[in-house]
Amino acid sequence: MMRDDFPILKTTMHGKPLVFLDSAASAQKPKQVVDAISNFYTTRYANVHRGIYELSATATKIYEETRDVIKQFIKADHHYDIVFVNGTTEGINLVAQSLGRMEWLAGDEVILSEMEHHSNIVPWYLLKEQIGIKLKVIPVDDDGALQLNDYEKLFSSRTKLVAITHASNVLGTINPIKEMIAIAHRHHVPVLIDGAQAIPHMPVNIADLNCDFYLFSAHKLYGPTGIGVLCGKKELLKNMSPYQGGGDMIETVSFEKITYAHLPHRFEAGTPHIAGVIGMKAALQYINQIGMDNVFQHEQELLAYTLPKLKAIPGVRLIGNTSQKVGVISFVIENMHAHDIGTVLDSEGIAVRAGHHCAMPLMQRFNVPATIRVSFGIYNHEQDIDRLIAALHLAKRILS
Ligand code: ALA
Repeated sequence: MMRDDFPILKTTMHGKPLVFLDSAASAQKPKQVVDAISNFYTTRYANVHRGIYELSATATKIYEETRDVIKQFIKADHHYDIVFVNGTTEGINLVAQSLGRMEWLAGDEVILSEMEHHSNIVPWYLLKEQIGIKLKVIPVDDDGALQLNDYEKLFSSRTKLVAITHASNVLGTINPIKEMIAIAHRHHVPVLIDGAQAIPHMPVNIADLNCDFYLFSAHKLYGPTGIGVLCGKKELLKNMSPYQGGGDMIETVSFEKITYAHLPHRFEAGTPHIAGVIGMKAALQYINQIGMDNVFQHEQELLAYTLPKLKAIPGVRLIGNTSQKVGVISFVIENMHAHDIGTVLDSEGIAVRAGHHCAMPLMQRFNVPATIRVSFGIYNHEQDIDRLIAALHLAKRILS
């Protein structure tokens, strides 16, 4: 049984069996991933791109091969290259600084949405402070969908990029990004997709989407922390300046002139997170065995099981009611603070996230200070939801 691959699910919290419903923050790791990292450090560890000795050559081979495993996983064709970053956040900062700061001018514009995570707001806000770009924002409707009529109106001759999330980390909404990318391309504007919350829950086909940059983090996809992917179109990446300087990203160095390495190494300064890449490869192989179609189907069934039970609890207000959702549910309960509810759930051994979820503009949009967020992973089952619902009834009795 697949749950057996996750030893942490056999542990207890406050004397109760753990129910983990916070995979949107970070997913638990199967032992296959932990073993791959441990084996690498135990028997195969060396730096990459450095030594002529066998150990380093093998580490380099595994590290480099992972780019192809990733490309296959997200169906990125030969137009794309894979850059290792430390996570989605670093990838967005890389694009903002390499493309935006170097190429754009005061008054240039970036289109974002009201449902963005802070990691897809702050890097652009920094550019606003640094060079005076303008941020334009696609509004979210009452159900938690992007208002697409307003989207088209936001383009101008100064629009340089659309940067939007594939799926909301709060609402679960899956955005119609294929259509949105096509609209942006009609205006000759490239599109960056924050895929952090989509990639663990649904199949992603980069070539079909035709996006220009796609980003995700391994740790939400059952892999290690500290490693992620920037998948970008080569024609854009090749014209972008290095993001950080250091070893491994150069071709030649003198005090008079430096030439930079080819893609993707130009963007990977310093010794990379080699074990992270090995762990990500193991995670992708693990997920491939299950199949992303099956992951999506499983989480949709869990959503269908959970939503009516939640709605039946008096005072519950769901934040995000679209039909196209990944396995992420946010809600509030009348007259109860999200943190208090989260504390009662924790005492029952149930891990959820309570707070603003790094999406303060979205909290303002829905006029709530915080929500409870329940998010699914491949290991969740209906018994977890039954425990959650029982604990919510208990929280209502204790707190109201
Ligand atoms: N970005 C992660 C979340 O939404 C941490 O919880």
